[in-house]
Amino acid sequence: MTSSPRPLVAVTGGAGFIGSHTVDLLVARGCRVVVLDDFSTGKRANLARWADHDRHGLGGREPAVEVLTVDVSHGLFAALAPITAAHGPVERIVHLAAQVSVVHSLANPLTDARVNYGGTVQVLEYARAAGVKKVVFASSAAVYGDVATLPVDEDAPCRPLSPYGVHKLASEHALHCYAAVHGVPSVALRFFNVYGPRQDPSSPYSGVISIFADRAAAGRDLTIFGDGEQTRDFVYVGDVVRAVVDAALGDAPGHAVANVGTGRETTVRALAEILVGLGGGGSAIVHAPARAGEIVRSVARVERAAALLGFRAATALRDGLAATVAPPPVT
Ligand code: UD2
Repeated sequence: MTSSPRPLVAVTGGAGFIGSHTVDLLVARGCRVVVLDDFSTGKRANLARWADHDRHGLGGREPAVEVLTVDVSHGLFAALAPITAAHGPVERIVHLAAQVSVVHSLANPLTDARVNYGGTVQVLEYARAAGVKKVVFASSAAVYGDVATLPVDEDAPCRPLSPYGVHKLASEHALHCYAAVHGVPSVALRFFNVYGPRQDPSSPYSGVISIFADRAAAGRDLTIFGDGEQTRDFVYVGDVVRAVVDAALGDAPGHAVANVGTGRETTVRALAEILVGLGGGGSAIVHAPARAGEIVRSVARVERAAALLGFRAATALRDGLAATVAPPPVT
């Protein structure tokens, strides 16, 4: 079948932080979208602008978003059958659904294997059977483990230090296998520290920016673990989803892997200072012991994503943080 002028794209985890921004951009690019989410961490509020089913459902007149409540690690076929029967085949899949906590994966490695590796294989089995033209997978900097040379490039050895990283890497291998053996084209994007509006600050293992932004806005103390000299490559979600959507709508064959970061290193101390300022200056910075087993420095080489997708992170940290503390109004 030839490409529809409005491709139907399935987004697993589409009610989550990165997923819901992905849905917004896909719609802006003229795609029809079906979200598959089990709402274990995803939120209906993240998709509220698409909630009026009569207007926005796949049969509606306006930008088309359908939301299915489904755990993708149980398979995609039954959930998607009524959609494809009525609206035609799923052309592309963005696979973001995952168990997202490294710490949880250390305590529950078998759950992580079922959800994170098993979920990817379920997506690939669907893609193979349905002749899907591109699968984009949310991989992670966690596949690298401790690296000797920074910034880290995609050819660095991968020695993950958590079941989470192991299952992200195993998923990448599965993508490669399905591309080589079954001709399912795919891109694995290794996300660095993604931040922005809609990131949930409520768990102790939430992203540091979501926690600091939440506390700074409330005038509460910001707790830095360790001396604050540890670094991360913080990349704004609005940039990340451009990489995701460009990869999903591209037609390159085979399998590719690319880092998604800024190439810039920021200390946690500098981050805390900016956020205290953006929050009005009422918060104090306090210190607690460093987290055990934590990597000290992390920063991506970004040339591969530039060559592959024309991707460059465009949002300056200060601007991204300002948008996170005071999110732009929904249009
Ligand atoms: C990131 C990813 C994780 C995994 C990992 C791989 C996020 C949210 N997490 O974990 O999924 O891919 O990289 O290496 O992107 N910190 C504080 N105070 C706080 C919270 C955190 O000082 O209240 C510090 C923390 O000790 C660390 C830094 O901030 O040095 C970043 O922590 P994080 O939990 O946001 O992300 P990270 O890099 O541990």
